[in-house]
Amino acid sequence: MSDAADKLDAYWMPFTANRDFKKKPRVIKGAAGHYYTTDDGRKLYDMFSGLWTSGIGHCHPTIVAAVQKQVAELDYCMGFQVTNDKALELADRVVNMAPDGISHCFFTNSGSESVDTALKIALGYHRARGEGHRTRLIGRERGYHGVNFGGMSVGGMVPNRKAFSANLIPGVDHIRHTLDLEHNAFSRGLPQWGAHLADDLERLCGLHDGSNIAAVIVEPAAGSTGVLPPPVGYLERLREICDKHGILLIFDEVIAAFGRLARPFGAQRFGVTPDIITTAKGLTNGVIPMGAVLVSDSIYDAFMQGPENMIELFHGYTYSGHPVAAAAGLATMRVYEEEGTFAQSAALEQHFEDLLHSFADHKHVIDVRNIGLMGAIEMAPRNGAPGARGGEAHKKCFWDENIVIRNGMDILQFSPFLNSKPDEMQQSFEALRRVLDSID
Ligand code: PXG
Ligand code: PLP
Repeated sequence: MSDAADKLDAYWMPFTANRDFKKKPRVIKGAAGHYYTTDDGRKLYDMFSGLWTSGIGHCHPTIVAAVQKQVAELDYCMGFQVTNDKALELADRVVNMAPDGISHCFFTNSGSESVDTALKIALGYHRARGEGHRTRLIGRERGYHGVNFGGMSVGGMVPNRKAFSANLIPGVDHIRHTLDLEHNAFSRGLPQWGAHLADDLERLCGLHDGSNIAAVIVEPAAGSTGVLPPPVGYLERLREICDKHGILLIFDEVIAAFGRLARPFGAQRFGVTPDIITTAKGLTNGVIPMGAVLVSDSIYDAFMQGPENMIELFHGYTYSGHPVAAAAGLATMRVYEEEGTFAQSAALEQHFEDLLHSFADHKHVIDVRNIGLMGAIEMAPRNGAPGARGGEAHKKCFWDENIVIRNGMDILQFSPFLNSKPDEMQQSFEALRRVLDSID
């Protein structure tokens, strides 16, 4: 065992089976481009681009240089009452990529913080306009909106909520999710079936009266739960119902933004503009933690009332707009533009879809789903041991085939680099097939 693995005891790992992991730790020491290096000196191909984070590859030289320069020039300054040049520049750059009408940016340090910030902005907006009775928040089953109390409450991942059930924030409801294997299994891209599921929001408007609902939050294409692309017409329908009842629509684009759907934002891919967009991950290519919440003019303007010497939103993080994170973000945006990352991403979609769907007739597989460069292969659970097949696949990929995949229970997830090489993508799926063939 390596030195690092020897020291594992102190470390309580996030979202990990700690005891199982510590029996045979998987420790990564380095990365370059599309590959990791392990502590035992092996090179692994990363099929998940970090954790949906690192679309342009690891240790991109442009970002590395920008971070090194910034940390020596301005390491930190307060973000309250003063600011730094890089945060200003990044906010401007990001809103210029956003859909028309979305033109203000609030910085956070993660997706979870972006979500909780967005929920607070939605509540504050209604209150500022004299509609303080709009307090209800609506999420969706199987939604993932991070792990803070707000995001966990509007989220719909049962294991994430289970232990905290009595302490979830009050006044939250959920609409149904859109996966139904009987009707939309093995769809390529957006399922044709399921737009009507958006009408579940009408049901909740009937139950609570729409005038009491502040906001609806959904991932435009759900990621973490195992990639659920929106049915054709579904997001348009949600937008219509929100408009009818004066409800804000929040797109949680922590995964979708910055090229995963071949556009700056998923909103642009789907042609549906929300009122608020939450981001993180691809904002800095995962290099420094950072998130951003983008809001419409009308939301920002609603806050900019009252005495000018007063704080309009009592909210912010010590590290909001951190200069080193912002420098990483600016370098990332520069690479997206200079290398044509979103066009690269678009060009890979068909190849990725074909590779994924070549598993459709595999003995374990019960569904394959994809949109843009997000993909999932769902396996049937082994009798009496849900999650075992997925866990075994992950470990065998790591140890036997030198590839990194992610599994959520028996759903294997794929987040290829936005600048993947088609032959490497192909070889990695060939390796995956050997693994799936070898497990019961
Ligand atoms: N919203 C969405 C849509 C996300 O995907 C978050 C919020 C929370 O972001 P932070 O930065 O606080 O983790 C996420 C994060 C997976 C997986 O296996 C995905 C995420 C996190 C953990 C696992 O797909 N996404
Ligand atoms: N807890 C204490 C005692 C603090 O002083 C602060 C910030 O000043 C926080 C929590 C919140 O930390 P952050 O702003 O990094 O989210």
